Amino acid sequence: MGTMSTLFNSDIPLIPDATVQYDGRYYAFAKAESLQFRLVNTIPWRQNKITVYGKQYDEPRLTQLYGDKGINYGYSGINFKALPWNEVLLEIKNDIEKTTGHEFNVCLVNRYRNGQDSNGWHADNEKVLGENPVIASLSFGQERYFHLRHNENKEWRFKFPLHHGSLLIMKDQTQHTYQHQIAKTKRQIGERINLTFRKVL
Ligand SMILES: O=C(O)CCC(=O)C(=O)O
Repeated sequence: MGTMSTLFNSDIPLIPDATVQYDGRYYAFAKAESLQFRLVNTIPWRQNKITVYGKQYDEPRLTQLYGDKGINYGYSGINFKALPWNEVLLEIKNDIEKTTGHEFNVCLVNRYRNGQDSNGWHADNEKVLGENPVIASLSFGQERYFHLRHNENKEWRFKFPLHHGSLLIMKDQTQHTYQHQIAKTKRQIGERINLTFRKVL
């Protein structure tokens, strides 16, 4: 597990009008492998339906929600009742709470099975996350590009790969000033697991 070491932000661009921090080697390779294996095999994956112009489609990834007792959270008309923390998620939550100094009470889990799975442009700006949410995002498995685009200045577009075992933090005004996405790719690629820890107020 990393601390706020010199690695932090060393391999992402400087992103104006936002606070984005990145540790590409938060978990060392062997630890990241073992966490990924445990996540894939213990989470009861969920295939949500989304409605686009009145037609129903499968959401292009599998998901699940974990959190403190009684927490509900959702986005784009999808509502989840949080499952109680499992052992591996609790272990990771404890690590990132120590590293960041922030507490989290919910974790949205995403499983991108291949290059056709994706997460379209959006901001994590649901009212229940409060004014300036801190989002801690962990990546395991296949590297995918994280894209950011500024809401007003069209020149401020950035992308960088999210490494196996990495930790990305977005905080302060970032959800007001930028949208982010994981785009589809035609490349033949493997599976990626993403965890986003958040705090529902
Ligand atoms: O998979 C990722 O890295 C991004 C996930 C995301 O944007 C979300 O769950 O809101």
